[in-house]
Amino acid sequence: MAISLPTRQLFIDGEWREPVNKNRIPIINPATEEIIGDIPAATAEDVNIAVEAARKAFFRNGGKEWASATGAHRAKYLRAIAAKITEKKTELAKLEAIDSGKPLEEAAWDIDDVAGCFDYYADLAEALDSKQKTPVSLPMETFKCHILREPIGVVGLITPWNYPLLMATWKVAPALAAGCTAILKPSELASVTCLELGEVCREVGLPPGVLNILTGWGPDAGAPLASHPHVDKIAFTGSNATGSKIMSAAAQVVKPVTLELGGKSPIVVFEDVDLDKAAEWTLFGCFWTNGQICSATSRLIVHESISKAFLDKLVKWCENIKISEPLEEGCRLGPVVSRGQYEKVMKFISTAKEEGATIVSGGARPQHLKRGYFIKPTIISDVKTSMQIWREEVFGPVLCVKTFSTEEEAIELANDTQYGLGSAVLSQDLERCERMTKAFQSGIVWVNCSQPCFSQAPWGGKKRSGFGRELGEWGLDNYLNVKQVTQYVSNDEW
Ligand code: TXE
Repeated sequence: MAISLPTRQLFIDGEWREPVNKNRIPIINPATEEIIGDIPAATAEDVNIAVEAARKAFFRNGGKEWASATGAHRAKYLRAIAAKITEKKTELAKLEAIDSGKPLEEAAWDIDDVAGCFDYYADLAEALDSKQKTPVSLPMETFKCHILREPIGVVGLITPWNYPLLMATWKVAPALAAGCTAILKPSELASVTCLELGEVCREVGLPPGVLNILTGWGPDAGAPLASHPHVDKIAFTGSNATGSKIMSAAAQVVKPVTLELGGKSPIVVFEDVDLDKAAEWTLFGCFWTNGQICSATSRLIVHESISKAFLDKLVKWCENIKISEPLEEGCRLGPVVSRGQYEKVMKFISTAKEEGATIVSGGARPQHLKRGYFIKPTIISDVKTSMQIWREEVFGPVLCVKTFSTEEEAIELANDTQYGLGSAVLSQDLERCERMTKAFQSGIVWVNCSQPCFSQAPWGGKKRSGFGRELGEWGLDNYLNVKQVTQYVSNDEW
């Protein structure tokens, strides 16, 4: 299939601008390993220009155009963006599938979520108008106090490649709803749809400078954004290593950060489940988006009495699903995003073997696909808690399995991780599910499911998975400052 990708520049101050050094980064189709286009490579000089544009937009007309405009005013733009994205859904889903490798059907769902998220934050922007001047009751009548909610300022949004446009939206939509102006730095591995968001903003007439989009390498474009003294906050989703660098950079200028980092989430399957339904959720929870989900429930903890029958079902699915180029009809698993990610995942699998684990299914590239970064869905058993495959995030289609006999043992295994993003429990005994819910050390718990995610509910982790919450009202709060206003109201003479 002939694929033509739009050629874009950096999106700064409402216009397409060539990067100062004119450099570009090739786009590699992960299904074919071919170069299919390129994206601009921003550097610190472009970051400076974009920050200046965002600051101008924040303060333009005393902020009345964006920062201190009503939420209802900003909501109109957010709704227009949502509508335009829906109009372009087919094209955007295709671009997302080609660029990131995820199956087209999954990419189409993501684009629906993108539009839904912009609409949701349009509602919250409107609701913000009635939350201004919230009174605080004080113990003394001589003082009155109220709270103002104000946008934090210019924000830097640094995002990953697994849900390129959706992860960007989780940050852009609430930031703009709050009245911030923003610089988005998507991942160099999948930036195409994020650049198209620039075109969407242009088409709906978003005021120049409100959203700026800089593609480029992390150290060249992301790092100067994180350390920029005129960027008031950084929100980041990505690896722990980069998260830690961003936190250090932000610490130098004392700016707040929100970090959504890695995970190694457990799914605990008790003996009373319906095996077919439980298998579906387990597979979905680990292999969706080719296993490249920060919250993937990639550690299966299954009751020993059903483990054989359960694993048989999982293996049967793994051996029969359609693995193909993402645009092919019925594709269920595409390639991982890049050569680097392919090599990393394969190394995890070979290390697991060396450490004594058993590859029950997969563990190799599918034989019918001679090129592309494809990896068969892989299930690994005979895992020990000391093994790398149990402890580290793979970020690929790999599920590792341990059995348990008691609820206490299941809890201990589930929490045996430095991460704390998600946890899932599958059981018909809802009291047991409630006990498990309380015991899980994670920011998200799924009961009798895995991975569903809604714009309305908070998303984020504990432990090494980061801090702060995206989505819901918590997502909006990330981009707001509360200002205490206390007034002396005594009638006494001064
Ligand atoms: O992540 P990075 P990478 C995990 C996953 C994956 C690994 C590496 O395990 O295998 O991370 O992926 C930008 N200052 N996750 O290398 O580096 C970068 O350009 C500022 C989990 O892609 O964290 C990109 O825009 N920014 C994860 C973003 O950071 C920098 C999703 C994320 O890239 C930077 C992705 C720097 N010094 C990967 N260096 C999740 N939690 O969902 C890089 N960046």
